[in-house]
Amino acid sequence: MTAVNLQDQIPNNVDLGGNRALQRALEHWQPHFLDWWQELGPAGFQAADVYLRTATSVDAKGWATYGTVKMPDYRWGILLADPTPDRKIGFGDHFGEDVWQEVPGEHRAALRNLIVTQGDTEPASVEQQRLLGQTCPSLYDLRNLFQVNVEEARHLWAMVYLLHAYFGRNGREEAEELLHRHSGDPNNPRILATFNEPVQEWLSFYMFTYFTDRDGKYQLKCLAESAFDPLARSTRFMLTEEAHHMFVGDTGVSRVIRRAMEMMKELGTDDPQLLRQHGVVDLPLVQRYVNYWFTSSVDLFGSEASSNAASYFAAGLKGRPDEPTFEDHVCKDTTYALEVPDGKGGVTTEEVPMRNAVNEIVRQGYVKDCLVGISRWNRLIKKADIDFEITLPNRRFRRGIGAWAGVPTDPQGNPISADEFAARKDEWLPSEADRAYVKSLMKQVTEPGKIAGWIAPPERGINSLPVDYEYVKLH
Ligand code: BYC
Repeated sequence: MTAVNLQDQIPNNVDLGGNRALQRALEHWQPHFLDWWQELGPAGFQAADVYLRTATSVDAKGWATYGTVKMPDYRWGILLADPTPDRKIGFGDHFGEDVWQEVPGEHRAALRNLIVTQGDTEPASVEQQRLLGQTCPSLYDLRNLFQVNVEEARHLWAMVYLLHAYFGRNGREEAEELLHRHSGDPNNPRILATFNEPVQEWLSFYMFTYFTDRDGKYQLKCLAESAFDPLARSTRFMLTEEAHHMFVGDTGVSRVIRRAMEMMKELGTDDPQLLRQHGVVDLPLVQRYVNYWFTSSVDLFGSEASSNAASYFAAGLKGRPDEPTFEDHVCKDTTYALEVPDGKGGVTTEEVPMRNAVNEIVRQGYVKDCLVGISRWNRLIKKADIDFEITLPNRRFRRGIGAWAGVPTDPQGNPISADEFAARKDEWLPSEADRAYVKSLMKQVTEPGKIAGWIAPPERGINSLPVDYEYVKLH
């Protein structure tokens, strides 16, 4: 990387050209990143020409520059949202003070952990999705998968930049580790549970981009409030890209539903077995996938009562989404009533200091946001005059983290016995047979304009191009 072509290779607004130490650190890291991308990025498509958007600057013109590119040549940039002049800390013990441009010594370890945890999810998701191209339902979907993948990799760059620029040698070591942990690796797994779960078929991919990327949105919104200004600005810009990922999930699920409904009308039945004989995803199966991926993603917010969350909030490291919309930004003497198991098979409430309940407050916003798309899917179903409603399970259902971890409940959140849960599990969550059926549908379709039989075509193409545009040129 010479200074001459640096901006070409790595679009940035962090004066990379003028910072030799940072350049050297990135010169060392970049080849390892490219090796990782070749080895664990999208399998089988590294030579394909893909119609992708690239962020070349943060303004309206440059944040989405469209063109055809081979993925290993993608220009992964380091872009921070423009600074807010005179920005003040918006919450916690330092409320109203100037934000920090450097990392305060006493918060170094905590900030590094937050950045590493955020950074770890980005390559993890690329690894989880690496084989999906081989069963893509259309070139349009294939292109969207790759768009999501390259942008998650850019988000990795965003966090690696912060580690390199602000955390010294220790940060550089952590940046290396981000390429060494691998999704599902029993010896060196990714940090958060959902990111070790396989995403082996496209129904899971759409659910993941709907539910898990939405956790990404909420966590990034919390970090966008941070007193550490470079982190706030990095995550603010990442949020602009995140919207498309959730769009892919939202429209993907609704296209699966639309196709199922077409077949229901054609055959005049809602019998899942009959519908499966005709190669579509029955609506109860969609519900079980919703139950699975929603519950997994709900765990990503951490425990309902968390001393970590309280100290992040107190220190100003991580706030609540859209912090200015809350009335009290200090939350020192207030409490929050959490619903917890009473240990006797019921539910009780426990008052905890408000700061300890931040994870639960963030989770509430997330659940509300998840409901928006669900209502859209239900409107589609209602409009087709079909008697079926997709619902979100209660937050207590199938929890692996927090007060409800391992407590069996039904999807409405009523505690039940472990035996009843085991007996009814396949009613509520995808069974082995369900998963095998979904996998059996996955056959690669790569003819421009053609689409697999289990999903409806998209309503429109990318960037005003037609749906049958050759979004990925294979060689
Ligand atoms: N799995 O006090 P606790 C995204 C750990 S997604 C495994 O309950 P805390 C994306 C926790 O780390 C957004 N471990 O919770 C989406 C802690 O460990 P340590 C990613 C878990 O700390 C799609 C211990 O349990 N960003 O961007 O308040 C595609 C006790 O923690 C889990 C972030 O998460 C879990 N589910 O909050 C691509 C933001 N949950 O520290 C990308 C950064 C908790 O004792 N992370 N643990 O070793 C954080 O803010 C927090 O770490 C958490 C948990 C929200 C994850």
